[in-house]
Amino acid sequence: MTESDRKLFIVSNRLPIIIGVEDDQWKVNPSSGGLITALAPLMKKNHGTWLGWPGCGPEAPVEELLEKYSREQEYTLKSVAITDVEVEHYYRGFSNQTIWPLFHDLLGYCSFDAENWNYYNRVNERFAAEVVKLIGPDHFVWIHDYQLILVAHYLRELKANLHLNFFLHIPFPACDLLQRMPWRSEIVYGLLQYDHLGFQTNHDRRNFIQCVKTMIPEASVKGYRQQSEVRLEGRTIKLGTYPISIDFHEFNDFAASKEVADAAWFVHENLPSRKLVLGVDRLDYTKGIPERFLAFERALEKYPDLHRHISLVQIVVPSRTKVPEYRDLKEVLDTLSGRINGRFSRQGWVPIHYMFRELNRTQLLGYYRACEVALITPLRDGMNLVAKEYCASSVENDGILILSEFAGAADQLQKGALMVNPYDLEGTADAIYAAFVMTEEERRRRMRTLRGEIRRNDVQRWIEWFLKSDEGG
Ligand code: GDG
Repeated sequence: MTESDRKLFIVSNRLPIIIGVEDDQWKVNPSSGGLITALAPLMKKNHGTWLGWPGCGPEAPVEELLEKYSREQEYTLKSVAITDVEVEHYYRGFSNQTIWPLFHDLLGYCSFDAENWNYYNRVNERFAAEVVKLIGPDHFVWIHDYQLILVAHYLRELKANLHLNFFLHIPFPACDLLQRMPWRSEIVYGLLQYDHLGFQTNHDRRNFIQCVKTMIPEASVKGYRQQSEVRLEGRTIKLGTYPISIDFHEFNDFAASKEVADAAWFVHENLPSRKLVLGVDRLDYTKGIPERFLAFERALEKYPDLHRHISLVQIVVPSRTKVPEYRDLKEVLDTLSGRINGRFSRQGWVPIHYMFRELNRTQLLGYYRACEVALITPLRDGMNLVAKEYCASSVENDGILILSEFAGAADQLQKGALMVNPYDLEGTADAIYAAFVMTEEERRRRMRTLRGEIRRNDVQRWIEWFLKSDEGG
């Protein structure tokens, strides 16, 4: 079956929509995000299906709303119901307080709670049961991300004879770290119930292979550069590296529009005569925002000629605010930005402009275009799409990307970016200064490299890579 014949059957924790009330009426709006933008044309073309949690409770007439929306979109959305208590344990608990921090190397944030694990199993089992109800023989089943690692295991229990694909959007940890999790073997064995596993980087894939070798000794592994194979219980599981990307042309073209140019002009008009350094992140302790504030403070200490001539614009999008660690992080950011601004601000100049809110797309691209530098310093990140979006929106071809070596995007972008270790405040402060004094010629040379890389390896290529690699096996 070729790529265009396949009916995609996508499974993810959340459906790519937001259900809400507008003018006293239930409304379904598409959620933003690269995955949906990239998949939508293919989903429409072959009338695919997307299964996931709609993100709301039983008060909304979900089935009716999804049916109507599906007719309009030409592909089908199907929902899995998750109760509040399940959201608490499966989603906030096991997914976001165990797997998320552990897979980002942040053991100190992990809780290992057996009740959460039980709920994680129960909800994954429910997803599997829904897949079985809806699946057809010509479907290409593609399950996404860390919330749904065990779906294949439950599909095998249901004796569903399906070819199963999985993509992990977050990093995969080193074996030493995963060993700390009481259910480590179930996780690794569960992943091996898929037929084809996709990772963001070779490093993640190698970490997984190391875990297989250590925890599942009866498995045998054959490695190739971008792909490997595991043999287990008479099955072959293909492992590949597929760095996710963005729709380069969509960002480039929208960034070049008058609407975005006006938004960018407005940003600089309000913050005149200085270079702007941009940070955009979901509120998350993996994104290294406090470290970024401290590195910026260090740059101001070390390089007084930056005073009055540079500001950090930090946008933090509210996220997972019901998880205590995320609320604590918000407090840390409030305090740090206040302290640093109190220390350095002078009349007409505030060093850190910190906004805790979500922007619309025009505003976001306005910031991407207006800011001379992007400072993207996650402690660990599966990929980091903001880094790629910033470059694709740099239509004047002269923005500067400072990027953490621990972002998955580092593999592809290190040739054009200034690379930093986010834990190294001195080094990051020096990179901020290097960006401040960089010549126009070097800025353009670096940004050309970055944009060329992202244009060549866009999200369409990511999908094709994944689908074709599966065909090849
Ligand atoms: C996970 C992995 C991996 C941000 N602020 C606003 C806004 N955004 C959009 C960006 C971007 C997305 O959110 C963030 O994507 P990232 O990749 O940077 O990070 P995660 O959300 O953690 O995503 C990550 C990704 O999955 C894909 O595999 O790269 O490593 O952690 O698209 O544009 N969008 C709008 N307003 C904002 O204020 N509209």
